[in-house]
Amino acid sequence: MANETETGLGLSRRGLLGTTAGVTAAGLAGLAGGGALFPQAHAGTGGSGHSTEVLPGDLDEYYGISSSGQCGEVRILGLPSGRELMRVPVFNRCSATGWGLTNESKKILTEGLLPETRKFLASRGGFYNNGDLHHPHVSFTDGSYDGRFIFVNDKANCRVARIRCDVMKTDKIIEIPNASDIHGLRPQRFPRTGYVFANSEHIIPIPNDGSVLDDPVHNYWSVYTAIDGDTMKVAWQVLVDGNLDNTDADYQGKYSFSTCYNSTKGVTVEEMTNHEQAWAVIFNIKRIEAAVKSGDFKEMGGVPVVDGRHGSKYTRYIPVPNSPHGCNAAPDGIHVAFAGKLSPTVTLIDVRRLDDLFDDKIKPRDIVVAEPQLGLGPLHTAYDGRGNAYTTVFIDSQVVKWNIDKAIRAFGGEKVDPVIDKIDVHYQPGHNHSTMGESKDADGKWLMSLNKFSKDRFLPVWPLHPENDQLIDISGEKMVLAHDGPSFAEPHDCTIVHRSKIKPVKMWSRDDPMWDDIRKQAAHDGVKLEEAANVIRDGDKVRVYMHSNAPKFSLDKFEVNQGDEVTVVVTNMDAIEDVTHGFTIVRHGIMMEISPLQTSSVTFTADRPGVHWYYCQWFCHALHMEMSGRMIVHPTKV
Ligand code: K7E
Ligand code: CUA
Repeated sequence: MANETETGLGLSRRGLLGTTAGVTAAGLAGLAGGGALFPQAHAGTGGSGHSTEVLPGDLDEYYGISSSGQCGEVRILGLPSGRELMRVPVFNRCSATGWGLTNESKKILTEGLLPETRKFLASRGGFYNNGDLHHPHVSFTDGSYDGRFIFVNDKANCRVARIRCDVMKTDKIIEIPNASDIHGLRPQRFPRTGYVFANSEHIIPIPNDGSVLDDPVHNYWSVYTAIDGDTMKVAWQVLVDGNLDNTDADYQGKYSFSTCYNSTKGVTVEEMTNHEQAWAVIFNIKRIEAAVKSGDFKEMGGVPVVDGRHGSKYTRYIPVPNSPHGCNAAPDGIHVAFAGKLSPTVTLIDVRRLDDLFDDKIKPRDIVVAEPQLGLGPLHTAYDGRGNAYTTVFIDSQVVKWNIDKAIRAFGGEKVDPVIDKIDVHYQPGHNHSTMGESKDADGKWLMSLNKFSKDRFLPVWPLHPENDQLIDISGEKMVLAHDGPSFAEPHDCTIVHRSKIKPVKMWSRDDPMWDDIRKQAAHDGVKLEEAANVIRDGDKVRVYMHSNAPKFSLDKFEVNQGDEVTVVVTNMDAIEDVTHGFTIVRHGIMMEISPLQTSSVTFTADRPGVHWYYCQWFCHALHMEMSGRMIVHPTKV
């Protein structure tokens, strides 16, 4: 989206701001006495004195659940320090943990694929190796984060995944049928998650099997999907006109919302943007559920699809200017903002008018209660829980703070300016996110602006640049830039959750379902995983069971024949916090993580005769280097 003009704009503004920010920080360092060592420390103009500095040994107040875009993983940050705490592999592969190599991860990567995709991938390794993860969101109960799961989308390969917050691992990945690419994603807020709503963005023929290829206006559609977050199965879909972009849910459990661009069903940039108006689509969840119950749907791709195109009683299309993008429900439970992207406005609706809209007592535009002009390229909106909204404007490279009540009054004709403050960010922001801001517990302390360009902010590592995730103190009247955070491609979104909401365990439980398959197999083999030191031959399949206690694997050698299919199962019996072991076989592309009390397994063909060392790749003990053994592969006689 950026062109030279936009970038130029961002740069000139930045010159100005760089000076201001520098002065503030320096002034503060002088003021702050004991904390003055750290130039990051600053006081908000409101006098809040929040610092991004977290002293060595101190814990951050918030988790930042950050996406990674085309890297396909989730990153867990500590905020306000910006320290990266963990990476959770989802759609990508991970060398450290063996995600994509272990049997447990392969099962998760394959079991939710559609039959047709499995066939397609059969000769391509069985699963996709890439993903484009835009939107990580934490599950809700009654409008508050409940810390059970993180749900994420994969735009590249049409998937939705779930991460367990207790062990910070992905446990389910499903492919969405009838979709072209899954973009917007949000969990249901009330009464709980419940549904996970996901948008298919680009329009395609359904079914997309080659039987129809052309005439997009009549033959291409997009679908809105509700996934059951407990079972990770598609509950229902709604057929929609236009491209669905972002989505969000209300605080009442009655409606959900999507921005929808390309209302004329174009297939080129010109066609997609040559009209002055697009939509926000409102979905009536109760009516859709009733339709599925009563049979008013068509089964397509194995799931019930309700017709929500224009004129349907299940949806309403609200005209909004140009190509709307962000879709954000305010913590007041009443307002939802749709950001105009190609229009300098944000369209605000009042959900209390939706019942009347669906009963045709009012017209679609009657639910619009404000449409403030904020700047060029509004993309996403966050909230502080004090009645203010913060919208990123991409082309202007700014975050704009505006007051909801004032915007409504201005829309009603009163002479009042809803814009309270603007701050330059560096550069070209996409999403922004406030602390606890998408829950009813929004606390208005910090705002993260996730900027697409970093240009001159960091030491050069060009031509590819890092992004820049900036932290802004929003506790006062004026916003104060507090921290620059370089990040690798490309966090779109970062849900910021108070640390009290997320409670990971220190070690695995021995009866975790993650290794159910191996547990069953071991029982069949008469092996107890916790004490295992067994080699079980089963035709040309060999199962090697071992457990580990630092610094030893229970087997320092195992022998197989060339051509055997070998499964190695390792159980880490060190019930000690932070003592993770690894298992690597050299020259075999095998590596896996085995955290305290975890069982991990990997299967491969032993087709290289000779002696191959296996070793622990996770530093665990003074004798970590010695934690190793030999795999002897006997050559097959010719
Ligand atoms: Cu705006 Cu994919 Cu959330 Cu990125 S989307 S910016
Ligand atoms: Cu076990 Cu290193």
